Amino acid sequence: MGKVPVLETPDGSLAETMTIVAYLEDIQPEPGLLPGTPFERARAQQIALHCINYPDTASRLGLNAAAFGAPEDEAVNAALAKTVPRGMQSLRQLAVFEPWIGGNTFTLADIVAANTIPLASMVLKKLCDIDLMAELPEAQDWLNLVNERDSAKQIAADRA
Ligand SMILES: N[C@@H](CCC(=O)N[C@@H](CS)C(=O)NCC(=O)O)C(=O)O
Repeated sequence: MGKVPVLETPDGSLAETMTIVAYLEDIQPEPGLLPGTPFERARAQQIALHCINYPDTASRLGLNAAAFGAPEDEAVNAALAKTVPRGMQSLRQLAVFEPWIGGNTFTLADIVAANTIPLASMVLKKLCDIDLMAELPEAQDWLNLVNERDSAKQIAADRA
């Protein structure tokens, strides 16, 4: 599909975020991206996949118009306004913010959620004038907490 990220390994390249993190977890188990009980590990993966499938993939339909100057499509904007807030509202069933999104340990779920929700928020604001964060206001403190981590600061600096 020509997407990034792609990880080049000694055995070949791997695409798709969830595949890449599963590989990284396998070859370097510490620090763990999926710590805890089998249920906690599955829940962290569920939150990550939820964020990729719903806020992220759904809002990407509007990314070219929101960020890269492509013409807006009213039908796409209407679809975004319906589906993306629902993805955020249903995240409420999964997210606990204690203080991390899946519990008391920073996991893959925090990494994926914190790198997908802001992009979806930007697209929804620009194309639909919808404040996605208002669907899950507790997420703002959690996002600030993630963004205070050295790794998040490094990502922000690289992006800038
Ligand atoms: N499902 C993919 C999505 C990756 C994705 O959408 N990547 C974007 C950039 S963040 C991309 O490569 N866009 C360029 C394009 O679609 O041509 C994953 O989880 O890795």
